[in-house]
Amino acid sequence: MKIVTLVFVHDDEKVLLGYKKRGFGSGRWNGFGGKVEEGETLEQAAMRELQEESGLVAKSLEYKGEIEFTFVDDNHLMCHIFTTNEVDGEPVESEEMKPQWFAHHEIPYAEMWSDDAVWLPHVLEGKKFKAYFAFDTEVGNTFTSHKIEFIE
Ligand code: 6U4
Repeated sequence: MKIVTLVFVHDDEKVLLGYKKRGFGSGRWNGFGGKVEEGETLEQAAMRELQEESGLVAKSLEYKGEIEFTFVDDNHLMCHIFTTNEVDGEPVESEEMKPQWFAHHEIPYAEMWSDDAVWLPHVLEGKKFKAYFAFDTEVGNTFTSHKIEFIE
């Protein structure tokens, strides 16, 4: 199982997403993240991936929860979600991601992983959660089953 991170930079009005240009999940908007490397904490990995993919340095991160993803080819991800509203720098396009701000009501869910529409609105409201999503194709558009639990 791969351990990965996902970071959303946001405030009450807008959220920064990146258009993934290559690699797993390319052609979709998402938060910034990737694999946790050996010797790193989840938070260190989340900060590093945010910086590599968006150019932003997070001054703090809030832990929001975890999602277990399964794909039909036995690819198995444990994804740890963080948010921040305190960053240094300006978003810059990288080889991997093209960053863009979206108003909360303009988040392009149709061009994102289908599970995001289920949990991202709650995360942007400050909720914590734990979830499971199963996809029947590796890069399939719609999840086939899921479970979600919000944590007070
Ligand atoms: P790195 O580590 O950056 O070289 P990369 O190809 O970017 O590798 P990977 O596999 O490390 O990707 O990480 C996958 C990224 O995609 C993680 O940030 C989590 C995210 N991701 C995967 N499935 C997702 C899904 N169903 N919904 C979602 N994000 C997903 O919102």
